[in-house]
Amino acid sequence: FIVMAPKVVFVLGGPGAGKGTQCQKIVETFGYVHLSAGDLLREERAKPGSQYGELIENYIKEGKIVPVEITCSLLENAMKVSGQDRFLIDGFPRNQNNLEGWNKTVANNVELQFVLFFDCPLDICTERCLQRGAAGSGRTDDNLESLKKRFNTYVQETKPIIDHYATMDLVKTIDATKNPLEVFEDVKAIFKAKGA
Ligand code: UP5
Ligand code: MG
Repeated sequence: FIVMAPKVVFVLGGPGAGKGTQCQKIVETFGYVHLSAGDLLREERAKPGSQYGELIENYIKEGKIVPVEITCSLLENAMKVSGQDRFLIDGFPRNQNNLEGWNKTVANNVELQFVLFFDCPLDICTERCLQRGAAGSGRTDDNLESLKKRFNTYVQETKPIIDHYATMDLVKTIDATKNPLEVFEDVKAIFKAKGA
């Protein structure tokens, strides 16, 4: 019999663009498994005795991208233990190192369906993250200083990855400035068009 390769959708966009918010809705409506690379890294950081805890914390506060070996093994493991076969991979791949690591170890074993890109200008993203920080997110990077660095990394390193997938005609761009329900209407249309 034929074993189907697991399906993957990459979910990208600036810090605070609404990736996590929309992924939650996609899970409810279309039954994908949501794997946020950032959440997995924060979980790993919180594990007592984790050999990567300190490294991860430093990278996150500085808005830098953790080496792919760490992130990719967390993602691979989460895919395996889920026992499922459709994944939203949120916030990854974010730079050339991420892309190369993924292509070397995982890409050939999955079907990349498309890249969902939440397009949102810097000022709106910043406002959302600052509000979330003020509301007690507990995230050590929801402050103006870290946000500047996160944005810089996004523009310098992540945007070129989105552009790379765009040249392969894999990117679905969503206007992420509208309210969450309006954004989700556009998201739904894309998944429905894909037969989800
Ligand atoms: N909100 C959401 N949608 C809204 C809307 N349409 N209108 C108004 N408000 C909206 O939303 C952010 C906030 O905005 C929330 O308060 C929400 O209610 C509101 P959220 O859905 O959380 O946005 P999201 O895009 O998920 O923002 P997040 O801050 O998670 O994005 P980042 O990409 O910055 O964070 P992530 O967790 O992915 O990564 C954090 C760090 O981890 C990185 O900077 C990096 O250091 C590290 N990392 C790696 O090193 N490697 C990786 O592969 C991934 C992460
Ligand atoms: Mg998120």
